Amino acid sequence: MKIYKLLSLLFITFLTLSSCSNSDDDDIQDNTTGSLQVKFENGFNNLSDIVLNQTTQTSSNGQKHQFSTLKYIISNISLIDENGAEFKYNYNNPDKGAFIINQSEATGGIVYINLTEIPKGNYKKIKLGLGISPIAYLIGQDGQGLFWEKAKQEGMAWSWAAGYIFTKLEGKYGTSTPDTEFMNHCGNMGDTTANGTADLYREVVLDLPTTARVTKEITPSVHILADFNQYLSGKTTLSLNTSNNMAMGSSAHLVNVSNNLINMFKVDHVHND
Ligand SMILES: [Cu+2]
Repeated sequence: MKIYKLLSLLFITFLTLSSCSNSDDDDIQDNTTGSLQVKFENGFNNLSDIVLNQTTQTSSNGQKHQFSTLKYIISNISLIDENGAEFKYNYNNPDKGAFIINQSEATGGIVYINLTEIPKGNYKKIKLGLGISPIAYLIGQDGQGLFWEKAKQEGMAWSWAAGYIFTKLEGKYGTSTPDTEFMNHCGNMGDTTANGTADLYREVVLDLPTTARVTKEITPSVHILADFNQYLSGKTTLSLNTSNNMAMGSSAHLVNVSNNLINMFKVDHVHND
């Protein structure tokens, strides 16, 4: 009888232990990470997708304009879940967390970026940085060698002392037809605090119209429309002229451009499949 009791005790212990380890397995599965895709669709909201050298818009000041180059850097992406918790994706780490959106690489009007190792969760908002934050820049060139090389190859960098080009817009403008060249390259002039220059890095928080449900099985896709009407017809209406049509750096005109462009993003919809 004693032996029987001992055996049953052992058996119960075994059951308890194994059920514990089962629930541990479940916890591990709950904590698995997934992926998330972000789609950038660059357009003029009344004209649909931008085709380089082709799509011509008229600004609110009446200037015809079109783009031959349209590129910008996105970094410091974060996702905010239903409880308000923020997951920062390779924050201030350009090698892993910065991306160049280049309209000449758009397929079907869309430029894709893929984020991996996202904690499983129900995300309600996405935060984006336009450009490279001063904090990331001040980490120095060695701390972002891969992205710095990539930015140089893509024409999104000046010398290290000057830094990155955050947004690069080139094309033609004019009154009746777009016939005059322009270049507006926005970016910080090195260490903005030390140099006493404007900081053009901007961030924006966008609501997701549908919750993005990241799981091991589901990779949601956040479809962003970037409305380039904001460039000349945004919060501050701008006209291109001989004083600003070849602007590079962080002049007052380019501060206005940066303030306009950060308002161009909107999440149109989310795919959960
Ligand atoms: Cu979509």
